[in-house]
Amino acid sequence: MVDFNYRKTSARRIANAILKNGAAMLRGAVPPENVAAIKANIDRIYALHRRLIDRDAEAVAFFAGWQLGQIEALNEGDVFAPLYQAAFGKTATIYSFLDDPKFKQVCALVFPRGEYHRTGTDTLMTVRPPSRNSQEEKNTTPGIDLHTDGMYFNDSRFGLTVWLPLDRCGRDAPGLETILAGHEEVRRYTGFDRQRPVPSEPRWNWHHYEEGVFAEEKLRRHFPRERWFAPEFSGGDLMVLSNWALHGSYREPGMSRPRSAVQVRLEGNSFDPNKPARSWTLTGVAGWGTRLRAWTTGAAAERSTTAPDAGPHPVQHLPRKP
Ligand SMILES: O=C(O)CCC(=O)C(=O)O
Ligand SMILES: [Fe+2]
Repeated sequence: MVDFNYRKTSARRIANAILKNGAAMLRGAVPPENVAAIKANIDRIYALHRRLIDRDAEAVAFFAGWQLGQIEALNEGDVFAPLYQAAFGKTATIYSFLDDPKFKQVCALVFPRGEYHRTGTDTLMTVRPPSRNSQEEKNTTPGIDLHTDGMYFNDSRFGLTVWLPLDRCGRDAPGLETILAGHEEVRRYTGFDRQRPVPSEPRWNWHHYEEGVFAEEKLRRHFPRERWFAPEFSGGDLMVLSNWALHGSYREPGMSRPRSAVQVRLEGNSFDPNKPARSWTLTGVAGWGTRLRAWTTGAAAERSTTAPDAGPHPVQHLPRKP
């Protein structure tokens, strides 16, 4: 069971679903008015972005602190969320959900010693329906093929992604598809190995995984139909995924509307949920000394239980489906 009414479900059940299945669908987790405010913010960012070309004074002022790459990412519908948080504060963004008492309890159950932090790799993305792919609509992307967030970001720690769609989706607008499998099963299936030699041109963490394991045909052969989960989302429903969950944009030929979603990523101090960092660092993995030192000296950001705001982060683009 991974599909829950958020208010009526205990933190423990939600945490168990994440650990066992890699994901939990939380219905009604964010108040609809908050979703509407977040949606209005992204629409405003896009509108200002379109006005930038005419050197509109308000648009120029709005984007003054953004790097060129961050402004260009908006062409493809990617907004770097820390910047949007800076512009709109916490209430009218997804970040207020991180302070929700039940969600904090979920994190306390999943992360060793309840310690976690924001990774700063948040994104806000608009996926267009497949039927309109060829039109290359501004401020949208075709979506992302099946992947784990760990293979892009960090797979040396256990992490969570909160995925909140800002439009009704999953039926006539692109949703999110997840394969229900826990972190241990995904590590086995993908042949995960952090020691695999780094290629001359590394792309994120891809070399930690066996070649071809994220190909859809292979995944369909391996994981039976009943493990594929592509729910419909309405206002305020969200999905929490681990950084090991196999997932991607859910796109069907008949879909007709674009959909935006905002994501915030958290991570704990250890490779395994519920295991302190020490047991991961002492398993003989290269670099353990550094990690152990970081753990014992306790860099402030890594010890907080309230997911402090992330610091500056690199501009990272995820490859899109061609
Ligand atoms: O919003 C989507 O369709 C998928 C986004 C995603 O999985 C990601 O950015 O990691
Ligand atoms: Fe993802």
